Amino acid sequence: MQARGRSLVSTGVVVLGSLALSAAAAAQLIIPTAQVRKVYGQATATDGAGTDDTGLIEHEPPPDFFGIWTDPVFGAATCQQDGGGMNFSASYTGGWDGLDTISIGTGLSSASAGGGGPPTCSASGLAGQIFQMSFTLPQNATYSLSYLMGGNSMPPPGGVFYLTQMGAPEPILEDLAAAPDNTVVQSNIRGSLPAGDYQINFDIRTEASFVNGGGGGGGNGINFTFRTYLPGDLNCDGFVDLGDLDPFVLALTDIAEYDVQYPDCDISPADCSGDSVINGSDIEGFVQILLPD
Ligand SMILES: [Ca+2]
Ligand SMILES: [Ca+2]
Repeated sequence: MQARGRSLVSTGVVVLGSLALSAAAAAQLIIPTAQVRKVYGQATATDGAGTDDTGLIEHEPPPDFFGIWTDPVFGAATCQQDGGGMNFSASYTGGWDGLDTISIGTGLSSASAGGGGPPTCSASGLAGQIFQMSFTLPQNATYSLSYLMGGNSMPPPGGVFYLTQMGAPEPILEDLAAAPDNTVVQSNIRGSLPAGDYQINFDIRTEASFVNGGGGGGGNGINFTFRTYLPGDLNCDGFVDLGDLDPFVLALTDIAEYDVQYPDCDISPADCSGDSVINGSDIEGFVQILLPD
């Protein structure tokens, strides 16, 4: 009976250990603190019969909601005499996943003007998205970052992106999809960030206009993923333990094989020294994380 008792106690310890590990895995690596998220469009059309103007349409999520938010806006303005006019649409999907990732799944906006003709019709409009999220990293983290940003018929300066540490004089990362027609694509950017306060910012719009016939239009979009990891968490399960030893060795010795065996993870947490470089000098840091003094 004693043996059975010990077995039950051992089982209990294992169960409690599993619960503790589950709690650790749920830790938030990103804590959002403030945001400006907006989709918007504007259309104006005028002719000799007067003005038909939809004005500005803006949609924003509640200020304290940082989760995935999806919202479209549509609008149009029409010249009354000849039927020409302006259409716009903008849509937005993105936000914080509640754990370790900030993303914009699909952001697409377009503005187009056409039709019309004598006597006189002029129309103009724009559509776009603003994404600005401030957040705290409660502890040192590594990150992977990929994005596509661009479009056509964009007013100056074009699409703008930056990642900055609050209070720092220069952004950590910045990019520009220069007006009027440009697309930039970045994949697998990696680095390490110390615990602190940060902000991610995107601002992109497109516009179109015509006077008395003709027409034109444009569109733009953003596809963006920023994911954070605990340094040393090479199997990306949310905590660091002996299960990370083999993938850590693999990340240092055979990146291609690491990607095959851990397709949902990233090698960035192999940087255990915090210098945004992955090499042999990270072994000491990994041991230090695994077995702190
Ligand atoms: Ca792990
Ligand atoms: Ca390093």
